[in-house]
Amino acid sequence: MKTVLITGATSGIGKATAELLAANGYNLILTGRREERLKELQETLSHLAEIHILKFDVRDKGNIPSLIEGLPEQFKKIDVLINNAGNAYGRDSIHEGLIDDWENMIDINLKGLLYLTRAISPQMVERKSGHIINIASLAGRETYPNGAVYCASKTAVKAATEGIRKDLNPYGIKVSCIDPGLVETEFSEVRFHGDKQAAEKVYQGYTPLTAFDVAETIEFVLSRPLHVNIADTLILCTDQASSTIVRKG
Ligand code: NDP
Ligand code: 8X3
Repeated sequence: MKTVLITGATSGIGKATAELLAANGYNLILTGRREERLKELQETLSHLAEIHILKFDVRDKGNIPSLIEGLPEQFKKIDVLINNAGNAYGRDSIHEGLIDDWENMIDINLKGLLYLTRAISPQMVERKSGHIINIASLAGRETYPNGAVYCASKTAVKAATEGIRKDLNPYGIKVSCIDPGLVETEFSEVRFHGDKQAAEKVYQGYTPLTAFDVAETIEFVLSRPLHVNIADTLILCTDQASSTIVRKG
């Protein structure tokens, strides 16, 4: 069975993906910063599949290569990398934005994805097989007011995904991008710096996607035959037509 490394498995889309893939028998390396959550998930899923957990921050470029090299023997061969870890920080107009928020988004959403890809793609190149699935966003396809830096980070993820696909094409490695619209997770709580009320409002008055909806799409992309690569996918809830048009009522 394939081994899949998922970044950001402690919550939302990453966690739902871990649950679904474990139920489908994939062996998993689950990562994130919140170790307690990783341990709980390992405990819950270990009757379904082999689960290894790794606590680290995707910004920690110095440590990532050795963490990957130091994986136990049975988890060393990574068949699939799901670059999911990421968040928005702040919802401010550019002239009022916090520079720390901007750095978080660029460092986590873009640079973190690149560090993981750099650490894991060489073994895929060597074996001439593998699959990298990047979670971008509708925000990488269109911008919206007060979201310039988050949208820029996700546009960059989409551009990087295309470039990575071209670089790894000679080695038969699949590279896919998945772009969800509004998904109810901890995303908005993080965006609003822990303000739960502001976060809840984002998902009121319509039916957003669930993390499981996105996990099902990821599982579909992952389970296509060897010759099929779902290169790009936009998944929206029915009530959403664009970043700024959401049917409510
Ligand atoms: P959540 O906030 O629920 O989950 C984010 C995950 O990313 C957590 O597991 C978190 O783990 C991890 N993470 C964040 N920062 C870091 C870091 N520095 N190092 C390691 N792990 C980190 O949000 P979602 O599940 O919604 O988000 C998952 C991905 O989906 C993100 O890339 C997001 O941009 C994207 N997305 C989300 C949408 C939405 O509407 N929710 C829509 C489109 C795309 P921990 O805190 O334990 O480190
Ligand atoms: C997350 C969805 O609309 O908040 O990528 O940007 S949105």
